[in-house]
Amino acid sequence: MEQTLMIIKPNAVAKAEEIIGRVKQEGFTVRQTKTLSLTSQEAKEFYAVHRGKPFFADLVRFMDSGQIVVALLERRDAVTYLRKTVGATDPSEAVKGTLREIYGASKTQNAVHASDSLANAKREIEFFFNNS
Ligand code: 3AN
Repeated sequence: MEQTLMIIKPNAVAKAEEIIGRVKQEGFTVRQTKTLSLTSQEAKEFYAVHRGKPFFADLVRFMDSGQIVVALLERRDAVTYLRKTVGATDPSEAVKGTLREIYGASKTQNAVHASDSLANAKREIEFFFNNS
């Protein structure tokens, strides 16, 4: 079994139960969840690979603007499968029925984050659940 990390971003936290219900329906086991707020510093650290990109400031400002829900998910091919369930970065380009198509508002406020590789999943799981 593989693990991956999902973040329900501030604009979709009101729909967290619905989103978690959907990932369970897709065959994921929800190992842990946590509701928290990131400080600006933590948001910058989490998205450090995007530092210097034109959207970085907006992304950080959004991610520290309210509560988020992080979920440690497990499934066969979890990383790939969650990316497919989440859909494209831009909700207007996301396949119908994907989480970003349903809950996303814009490229920044795209409702959900999903780790994009096994190595990043490991790093991101440690970032939020440092004892697993
Ligand atoms: P994804 O989350 O689809 O893997 P990344 O890792 O390229 O996308 O980008 C991280 C986050 O940065 C995205 N989830 C999105 O919120 C934001 N982002 C990426 N590209 C843009 C962009 N061109 N304009 C605004 N925000 C962006």
